[in-house]
This record gives sequence, structure tokens and C-alpha cells, in this order.
Amino acid sequence: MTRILVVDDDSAIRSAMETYISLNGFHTVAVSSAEEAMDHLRQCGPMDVVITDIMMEGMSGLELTEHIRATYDTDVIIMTGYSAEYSYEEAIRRGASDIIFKPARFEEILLRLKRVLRERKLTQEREVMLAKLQELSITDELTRLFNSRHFYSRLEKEVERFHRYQRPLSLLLLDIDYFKDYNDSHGHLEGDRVLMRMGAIIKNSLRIMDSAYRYGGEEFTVLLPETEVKEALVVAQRIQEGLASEKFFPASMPQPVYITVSIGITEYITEENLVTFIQRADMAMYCSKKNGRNQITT
Ligand code: GH3
Ligand code: MG
Ligand code: MG
Ligand code: MG
Repeated sequence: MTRILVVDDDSAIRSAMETYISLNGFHTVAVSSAEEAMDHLRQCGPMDVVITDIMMEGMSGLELTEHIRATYDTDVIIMTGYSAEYSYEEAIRRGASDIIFKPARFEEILLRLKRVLRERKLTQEREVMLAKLQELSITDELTRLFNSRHFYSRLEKEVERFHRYQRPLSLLLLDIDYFKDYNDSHGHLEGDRVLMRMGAIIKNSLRIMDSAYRYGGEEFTVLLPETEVKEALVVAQRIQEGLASEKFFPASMPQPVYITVSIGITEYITEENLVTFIQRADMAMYCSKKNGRNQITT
């Protein structure tokens, strides 16, 4: 239910507002000072909208507005009898969503409140939508790992960190073995299932700081900040073991099929460019292929 807090030192206004706004279906609480309002917010959690008087004993409604806007996701409507002293511009500048000049008809107060609530809902919907889009733009749909676009942006940040703090940074590059054959024998959909499982296996093998990416078709990368090759090797082995213990049963195959992956590991070298760094991981991975696949090369 929508929660409204009324702040006014005039008890007649307070109780009339509380009654009228409640009657219109909003959960309404009224308090008589900014201090009480802040206590109420602290104890009972944020409100959707606070409607506050300006001139009150103690903290003013404008200060209260600034405090609320800095602390909570709550809209504020300012209500004042001093129409010459305060303006719409000032109210907005202080963080309010609207200003009402007293005396005001309840119909007008309610209309303004509803408009603020409508805008509030739109803003919230827009934020949810933006977060979803943001997530979509960095996620690989099939594996739920990050996509390659995000790999490059994250890599740049990690390399900055490397130079700022002089902490090691390792990179794994993984390529599934004979994956074309798997697709050819069992179909593309079965191949997709392998990629999905592979995504989950990689994720389950990582530590909190590590991040995994679908780099290309059946190729993956893992960024391991604060990690030297020696420790990166442990992560790579964990991935290989995870995959080795995974049985695949493509349709019409009575026997399980096993999948292997070739991995290259490398550590970032001061000042080198990103392409060189990735190429070195790629070359290490290629050595794993040449040496018979299902290998790790550092
Ligand atoms: P290697 O051991 O040398 O890596 O052999 P490979 O067959 O894995 O290598 P190659 O690069 O020749 O083949 C990669 C295959 O990955 C070809 C392509 O059909 C398959 N592939 C790429 N993206 C996808 C995808 O999204 N889904 C499926 N099912 N297959 C994909
Ligand atoms: Mg007052
Ligand atoms: Mg490949
Ligand atoms: Mg391959």
C-alpha cells in the first residue's frame, strides 16, 4: 500500500490531511515536526511521499526535504502558507517534487499527490527496465555468462587496476575440443546444451572476484584478478575436472559422451597492450590443442 507521511505543526491541518488522504486509500501517518518525521522514517522505513510544512519549531521543512532526499528514495511535496517567501524553483532545487501553497483545497492536494505518485511509478519502472537492458547488454543469452563485449570493457578496468595497485592478473582462454564433430554427430541443439553446461561448470569453478565470458562460439575466457599463473592453474584444473565428471546424453545415444576442453593461461605483463595479452593466452591454448587436447598450457 502507498505510504504517505504528513508533517505539519498545525494540529488542525495535520488531522484533516490525515483523514482526507487516508479516505482516498493511502496509508497515512501525520507527525508535528521534522525531527519526529526523521524518527518515524528511521523506525518505520521509507515512505513513498512525505508532505511537509516549511515553518516549524526546530528543523524546517526545507532541511527535512534535503535530508530525506539524501537518505531515502522518497518523494517530498512541500506545503507552505508563505507564498511570497518560497517558490516552486526553490522547492525543486531543494529536492522536492512539488509545492502546494496554503490554503489549498483538498481536491488540489490529492491531484498533486496522485501526479507525484504517477511520476514515481514511471521512474521506478524505467529504472527496472534500464537495469534489465543493462544486464541484457552484457550477458550471453545461451550460457548466462558475460558476453565478449563485456570482456573487453572489464579487461580494460582490470588492467588499470593492475597498473594502479601492481597486483597480478591472469587470463584463461578455453576452447572445447572437437566441438564441430559433436555438432555434426548430434545436432546443433545438443551442442547448445553442452555450451550451457560448460557455462555452469565454469561459473561453479570460480572465486568471487573472477569473471567468466563466452568469448566466441565454443570459446570462453576467465579473468582472474589478484591471481598468478600458479593459482590460475588450479582454477583451470577445477574446470577440466568438472567437465570430465559431466556425462552428456545426446538424443539416441545409449552411452554417455564426454567432452574435453583445451585451456591456455597467461599473466598480464606491465604496459603490454591488450591484444598481445589475449594473443598469448590464445597461443597457450593452441599449444594445448597441438599437444593432444584436454590439456592446460601456461
Ligand atoms: P578443436 O578441437 O580444434 O577446437 O575443434 P573444433 O571442432 O572445436 O573447432 P572448430 O573451430 O573447427 O569448430 C568450432 C565449432 O563450434 C563450429 C561450430 O559449429 C560450433 N559452434 C560455434 N558456436 C556454436 C553455438 O552457438 N552452438 C553450437 N551448437 N555450436 C557452435
Ligand atoms: Mg507551520
Ligand atoms: Mg574454436
Ligand atoms: Mg574447439
